[in-house]
Amino acid sequence: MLTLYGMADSGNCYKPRLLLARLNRPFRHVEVNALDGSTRRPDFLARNPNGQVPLLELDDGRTLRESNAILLYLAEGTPFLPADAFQRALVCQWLFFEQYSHEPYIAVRRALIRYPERAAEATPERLSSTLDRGHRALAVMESQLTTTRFIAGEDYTIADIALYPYTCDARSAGFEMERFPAIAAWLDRIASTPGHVAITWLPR
Ligand SMILES: N[C@@H](CCC(=O)N[C@@H](CS)C(=O)NCC(=O)O)C(=O)O
Repeated sequence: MLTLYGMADSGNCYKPRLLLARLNRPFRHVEVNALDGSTRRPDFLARNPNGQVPLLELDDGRTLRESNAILLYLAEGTPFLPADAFQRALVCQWLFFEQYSHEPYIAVRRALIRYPERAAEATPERLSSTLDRGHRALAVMESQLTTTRFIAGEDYTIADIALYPYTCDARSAGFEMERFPAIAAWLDRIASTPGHVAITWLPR
């Protein structure tokens, strides 16, 4: 049985949960609150010296961190990760984009606004720069999604799963989502896929 250490409210942790649900693969969820210091406790640091969730633990005890690396591992051999080298590289292109050009602005702005623990970091300069850079990332996605049904082409892949959680919640982080109609249609397309689960879903 796979174990996923994660925080229910985190988009990064939702990514592997969504993929595991889509794959109909059983797993155990262990809640680790990244806001109350739990990711800094010695027992957790022994599993992930980088002190972050999500963290996947295999039944042989090996661990894997970084949400998009976890997606790549779980998607191997499934339709969520193409076998063709170029198509696969396109998926990776969007996974790297998510981590460098999207998550640091959209997810971070969401966290600064959402969690009282982060309020001291929410300076006007930080809120302004994350808004600007986040809108830029959304414009890149909008441009792609006016030409393809999914972010890396015509098929739903882990690139969509990586970009879905924080894009889905971007309005609550102050982003002007009415500027991005193709993203809105893509969000609806993903949410209406059979087997889709919301961020609130946890395995029983
Ligand atoms: N690049 C990492 C980011 C993970 C991350 O930022 N996790 C947050 C929760 S969303 C966390 O554990 N924060 C606690 C900390 O950094 O101390 C990934 O994609 O998995």
